[in-house]
Amino acid sequence: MQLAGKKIAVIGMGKTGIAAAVFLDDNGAAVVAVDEKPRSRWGAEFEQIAHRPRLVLGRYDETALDGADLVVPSPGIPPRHPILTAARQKKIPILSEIELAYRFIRVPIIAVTGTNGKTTTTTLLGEILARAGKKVHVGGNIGNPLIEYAGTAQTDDFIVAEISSFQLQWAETFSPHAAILLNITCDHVNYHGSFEEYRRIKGRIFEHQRENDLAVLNAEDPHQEGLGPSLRAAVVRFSSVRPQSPGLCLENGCIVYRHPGGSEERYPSEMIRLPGLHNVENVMAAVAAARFCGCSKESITEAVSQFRGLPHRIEFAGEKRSVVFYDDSKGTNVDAVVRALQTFSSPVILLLGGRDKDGNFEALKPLLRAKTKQVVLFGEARDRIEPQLGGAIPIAKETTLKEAVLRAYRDAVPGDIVLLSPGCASFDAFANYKERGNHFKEVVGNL
Ligand code: UMA
Repeated sequence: MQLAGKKIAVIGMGKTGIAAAVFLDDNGAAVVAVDEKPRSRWGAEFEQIAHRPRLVLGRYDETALDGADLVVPSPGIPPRHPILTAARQKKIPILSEIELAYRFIRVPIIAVTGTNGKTTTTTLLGEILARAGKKVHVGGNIGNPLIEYAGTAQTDDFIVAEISSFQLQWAETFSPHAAILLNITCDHVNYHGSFEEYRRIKGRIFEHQRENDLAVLNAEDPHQEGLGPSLRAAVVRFSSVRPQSPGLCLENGCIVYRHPGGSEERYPSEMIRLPGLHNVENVMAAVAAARFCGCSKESITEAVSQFRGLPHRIEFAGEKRSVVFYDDSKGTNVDAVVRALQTFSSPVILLLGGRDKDGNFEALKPLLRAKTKQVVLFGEARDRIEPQLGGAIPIAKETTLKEAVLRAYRDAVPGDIVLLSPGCASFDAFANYKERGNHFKEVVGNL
């Protein structure tokens, strides 16, 4: 792909936009950089490129597209944003950052997508590959854009990339050597416009794979049904519920991987230190991809045994008066709340709320009756969630997360669990889910 001499509009100056602008400028393109925020609030990294002669700051409107040969939007720019609508009308090609990166990356990519579990599976897979002696780069939606890698010496054996639906939105030829689709449940509907569209975009991860590639699918996910036969890659399915042959399943306390030729290998499920059946599924998917990349059974077992999980994902956050607190701030959709609740057998006081993503909280009702003694709603979404839960269990309502924690602690008795699994985005009160989780832990620490 020829970049020198091209005029390219980069929309959004966060991590992705800045990394894309650096790469494009380094490769001789004339970059027009725009963002809805004033220049003073762009990422600090922008200083590195602010004074490059070919780079200009554009206005945050369609004038940024004047004379543009290409538009590279940041993942957070919704597809129906007026600038992107204008680009489509002017027939200017739009490429996501991962697509741009893919065109310059020569290292095989192992891509992990799904509504929940992406970061855990990506991180674990990176650790397995490293344990097996492979040189591996871990990146993507996990925090360091792939385009940064495209500009490096590229000496690794594999890239393990967490890939979001936002990044797949403008992907055209992106084709990972192995791709995992963990699960698809309702999320990001306000971004994609509908659940059907979200599902379609997720499926794009397999679209350009070839015969010698691998597609890892969840056999229990109804939204992945019918996907297998249309794929060119070899398909491996995993299930935590039913036997799979070939494929991966859970049998008598073991993960069993049955290969198409009839051979099988077993991994004791005690090697998994993370709570919940959903983490068994994440491990199964990682095992499938790791074996495909040539990792030994021993290195997989060792890496999984040593993996303690990531912060803000059903993370122990403290204990006071025998009330135990868990931080699942990363649980930003209804399905994540379901997974978190399913891991507990003691009575739960659930903290739910934040910025609404049009989640269907009514679907939680049966599980709330079974697992929770109270829900404390907080944040911007509290008034929308309340009628959806009507009658299921006692509900308390507070304005802030801190007030919700104090309320839960006041109402809890020894043996209870207070779980922050908000089912909503954090942006009503925090910069991101990490800040929200850290604030939760701080409030718990100060009780
Ligand atoms: N902006 C606009 N107009 C808009 C929206 C945003 O100008 O309509 C500007 C903002 O002012 C800001 C910049 O765009 O300056 C932010 O861009 P961005 O939201 O795309 O964020 P980045 O900093 O580029 O981070 C992105 C991912 N963010 C999103 O997808 C929202 C990060 O994933 C990812 O780690 C990073 O690229 C590197 O690849 C975060 C995320 O929340 C963790 N992802 C979602 C998720 O996991 O559910 C998909």
